[in-house]
Amino acid sequence: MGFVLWALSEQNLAGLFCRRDVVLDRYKKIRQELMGCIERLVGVSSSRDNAKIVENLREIGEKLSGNRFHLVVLGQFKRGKSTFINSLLGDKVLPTAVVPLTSIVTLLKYGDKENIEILFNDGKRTSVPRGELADYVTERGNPANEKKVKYVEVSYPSDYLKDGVFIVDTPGVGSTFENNTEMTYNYLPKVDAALFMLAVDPPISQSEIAFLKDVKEHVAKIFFVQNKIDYMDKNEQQESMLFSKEVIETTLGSDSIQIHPLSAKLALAAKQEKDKNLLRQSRLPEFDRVLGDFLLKEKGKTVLRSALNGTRKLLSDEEFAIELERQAIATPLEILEQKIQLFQEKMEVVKGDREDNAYYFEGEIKRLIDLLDRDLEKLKRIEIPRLMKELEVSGEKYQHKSVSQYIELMEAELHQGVVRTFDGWIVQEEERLNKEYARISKRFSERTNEIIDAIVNASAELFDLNLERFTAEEVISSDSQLYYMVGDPPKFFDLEGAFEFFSRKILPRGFSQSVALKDLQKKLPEKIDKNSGRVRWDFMDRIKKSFLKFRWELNLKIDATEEGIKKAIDKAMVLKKASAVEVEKATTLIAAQYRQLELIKEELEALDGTILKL
Ligand SMILES: Nc1nc2c(ncn2[C@@H]2O[C@H](COP(=O)(O)OP(=O)(O)OP(=O)(O)O)[C@@H](O)[C@H]2O)c(=O)[nH]1
Ligand SMILES: [Mg+2]
Repeated sequence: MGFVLWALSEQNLAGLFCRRDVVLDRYKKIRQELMGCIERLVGVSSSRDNAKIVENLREIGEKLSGNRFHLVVLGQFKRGKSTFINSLLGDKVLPTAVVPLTSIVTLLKYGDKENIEILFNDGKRTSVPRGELADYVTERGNPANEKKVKYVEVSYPSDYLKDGVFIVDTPGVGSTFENNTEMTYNYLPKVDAALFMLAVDPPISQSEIAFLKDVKEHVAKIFFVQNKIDYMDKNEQQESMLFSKEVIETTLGSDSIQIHPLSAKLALAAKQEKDKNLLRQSRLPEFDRVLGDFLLKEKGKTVLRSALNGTRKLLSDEEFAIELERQAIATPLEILEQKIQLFQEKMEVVKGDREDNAYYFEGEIKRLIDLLDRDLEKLKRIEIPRLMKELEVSGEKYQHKSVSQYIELMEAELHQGVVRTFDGWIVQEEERLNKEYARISKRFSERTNEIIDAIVNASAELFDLNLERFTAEEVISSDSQLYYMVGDPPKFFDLEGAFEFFSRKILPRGFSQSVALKDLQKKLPEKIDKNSGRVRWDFMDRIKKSFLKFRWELNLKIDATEEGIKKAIDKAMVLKKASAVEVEKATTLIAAQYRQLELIKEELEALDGTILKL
């Protein structure tokens, strides 16, 4: 009894605290229904032995459940980013403090139980208890990242993180720890949305404005949050917000910036103490709704629609196969055999088209890699002399330093110069390659659809079928992106060691600043080459993997269509040689399968309407 009461009250509280969004709940419901339809269709197709359709359906299901969304929390140090994430989770998972703290990017994702994993630069990983997290992600526990942590992944059982929402905590920019700022800049590309955290006291600063300008270059959607409203009364809050709003609007050249006021500190306390009033006072729920709405509208809807269309398409393939089977059963054996012969001849032609298509696609991918090579060459041609020049200027600046100090400073300058050069270039190049890749894959996808249509038309013609097949405009946006660029966190180019040109302890006799400079300049092209090689390899690897995956998926589609048709004809052929009773039995079964398909179809159509209204 006690347990039931407890469970009930927990549930009520969950209702209060998790009503983050009605819209998001609707999204989940639609997704669940869609998953249900997919499962039922899998049932029909399995009973019809249509392995390829089953495989395709499973893939759609996996995509639907694996939908990811990266939300990165950014801002100047001490604005309350880590506290804010804790307030979403309702638990003090991330370390927070009054001094600049977070120094390592932390990725939070859903897990059935809490697990904190540290990923190191050298590829090693280790799990640590929550109490030890601060030893890795804070400036105090891991000064200047002496532990060589790449990033940290926290799995945590929060509703917030369900449905593929990834939240990223970043080191605050602008603190005395430059390394932290760099870590955050590295994480900017390829996030779905950013949450830019400001606070009431002090309001937006010059360094935040500069940072915002950079963020804007990388992120399509930025939410603005004004934290720590508990410090001020309503009027002061308003005043501070108006000030920030004006500054941001001027910076971004927009006149409709919305700033969401809240208190992460109060929200966290409210959730921990299960205090409804306090939670309302924190104003977190209001922002929650805005965020949930965005997750759904911008991301969820596209994913739902793409899965729905894919499923409808496969359903119509299965429907087609059934019609074909029916028709074939009704055709006299001799004529059926002739038709099968003709169909096989047509399939030979299709096979040729298919090979041409694959060949064409492969050629285009080769051209894409050539483009990458040319761009890299250009980068080297322009940047090496520029970096040389920069080094000379720095050399003059540090002339008066001791040789070992000089080397240390020069190496640091060079390191920063190269990181800056490559960072900016990688972002641009990635965009360029992505665009090209999208163009190529769209073309490939269109040709694949033409091939599928040719197969279907050939058999429809042979059997006088007049079927309305579902052909939705394909949502290829996700497939046409370089797949491995979308899913993974961006690469940190580990330049470590690359610039330790000299062993500082044993400098040769007579080693002077000018000799050091010459040596640095001599070795510079080599170092750049090494890094270019790494960048090239990484891009190429992603292009190739994306290409193989995409081609595999499209081939699967063609196979599914062809196999469905072949199976239907084969079944009819078997029945031709069977007894009347068996034919009767098979016909009844087919009719039942057809009815099931009709029911699923109706449900899918209804879901289409619901998604439209979302
Ligand atoms: N009064 C008040 N204090 C807050 C609020 N949110 C955070 N703080 C405090 O602000 C300080 C900084 O919070 P953090 O969450 O560590 O800030 P951060 O942005 O992650 O800082 P860095 O990791 O250094 O960039 C801590 O002392 C928090 O308790 C709030 O809403 N109200
Ligand atoms: Mg922090």
